[in-house]
Amino acid sequence: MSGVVLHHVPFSRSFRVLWLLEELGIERQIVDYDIRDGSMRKGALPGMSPAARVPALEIDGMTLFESGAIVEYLCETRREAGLAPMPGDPERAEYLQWVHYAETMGTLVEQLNINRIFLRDPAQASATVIRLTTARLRATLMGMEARLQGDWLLSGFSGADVMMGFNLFAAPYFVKFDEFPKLSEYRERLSARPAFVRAREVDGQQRFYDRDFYPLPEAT
Ligand SMILES: N[C@@H](CCC(=O)N[C@@H](CS)C(=O)NCC(=O)O)C(=O)O
Repeated sequence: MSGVVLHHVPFSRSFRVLWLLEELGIERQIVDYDIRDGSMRKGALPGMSPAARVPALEIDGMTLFESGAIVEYLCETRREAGLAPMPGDPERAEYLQWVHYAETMGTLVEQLNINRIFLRDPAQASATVIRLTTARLRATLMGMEARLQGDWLLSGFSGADVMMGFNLFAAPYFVKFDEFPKLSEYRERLSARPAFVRAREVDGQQRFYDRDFYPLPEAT
């Protein structure tokens, strides 16, 4: 395989990279994995990503892992697209904060996915841990709702919106968005972007969730 190659699981953090490649007009091939069938532990992925996770991106003669690093790298090396404030720009620090905050939120979604979706019998999920993790996810959303001022996180659309975008489509499986009107509208704006629509078409249907919402379990 030559050119740009994205190692990808549908509806996972690798969607961030798929979407950003569309925003930047970079053609890519996709190697698709199923998170549950062991395919990520076989083949080339463990040699590309230290924990055999996605995304991994083959580009510019390298293989990169960590979605945040990939987003920063792509925005900085393709700066003519104007998707990242560079050092010296007054919005640079805010940009970096949001890029990394996306993983504060993303790891909470991941913990809920593990506890609520991926654990198999006879493993027992802890209702206490689920309730605490859901409360922590809700708090990250409340903090974002309070800070969102305009159409995007910064004065214009940027890589930070790509990082956060993935979260806002996964978090509603665990936290109702009725209490987040600004985030709900922001999510609509994100999903109306032509590059987002194209990336979603390539991504296909999510295969994790078997319902629209997972209510809190009773405290034990
Ligand atoms: N911080 C990393 C997290 C990567 C990550 O955990 N990806 C998940 C999919 S969202 C994965 O590959 N999970 C497979 C596993 O945990 O075995 C990033 O943002 O790229």
